Amino acid sequence: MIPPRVLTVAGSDSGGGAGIQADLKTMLALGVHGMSVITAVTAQNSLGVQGAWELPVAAVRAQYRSVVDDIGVQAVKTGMLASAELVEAVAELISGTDAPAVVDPVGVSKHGDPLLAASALDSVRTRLLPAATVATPNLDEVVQLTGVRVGAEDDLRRAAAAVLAYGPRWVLIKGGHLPGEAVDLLTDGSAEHWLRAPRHDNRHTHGTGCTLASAIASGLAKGRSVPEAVIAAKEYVTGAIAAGFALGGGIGPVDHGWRFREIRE
Ligand code: PXL
Repeated sequence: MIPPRVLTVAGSDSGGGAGIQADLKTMLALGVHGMSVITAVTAQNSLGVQGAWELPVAAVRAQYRSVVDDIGVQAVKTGMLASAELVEAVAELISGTDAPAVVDPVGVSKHGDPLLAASALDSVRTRLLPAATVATPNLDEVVQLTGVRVGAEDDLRRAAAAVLAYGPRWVLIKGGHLPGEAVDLLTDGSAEHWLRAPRHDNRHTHGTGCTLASAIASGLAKGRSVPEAVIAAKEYVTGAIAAGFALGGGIGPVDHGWRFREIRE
């Protein structure tokens, strides 16, 4: 049996917790065949990002065509896109692909290092978001993209409407940075799903956003609806956060293999 195929278009995290590495581990854990188009390479560890180099647009296009034209994809996920040129090229590529696209509009890393040029924001708004089946901004990305500041749960609806105005079919606003319970809002402008999860007292959460978006793409590739895929993805990432572990001297990664723990013993 051939597994569903999922493509991530994102940056490499040499520390293995976020980016392409998180995406491929998530896809393995969720039973799909993961493939990658690398947009940028970061030199990164638990302390932060020490360097970042983007690939030429031609290299990104070539990787994408190689995968999609021969192997085919049932879902695509986008992450770090670095520059306006890459955002625009990737938006065009996913618009021409007949598969759902999960767009994680990555702005900065867990340590606050920039992963997207300020000059690319407008291309994210007007080219990338309209091509998304689901967009998954966190609260910082919502402010960057829409100017809406979410200070409490009551503001999540307004944030969702502001993102939906750019054209994604669904938006998942991740309220994880709000105090108290972790609450996210998934909506297409008519249906609303409020997703609540207990907050785990664990600072080792590097890679959370990449992992969630890749888990959603994996569910969509299996033929699940957007709400079904998002609910299952949230369950997976919540378990991965609970099992996150210390590495190096800073913030450790979530555990992508938390459901396989018995294999390690
Ligand atoms: O979580 C956003 C993200 C995306 N892509 C890469 C990253 C990070 C965060 O560190 O390193 C490559």
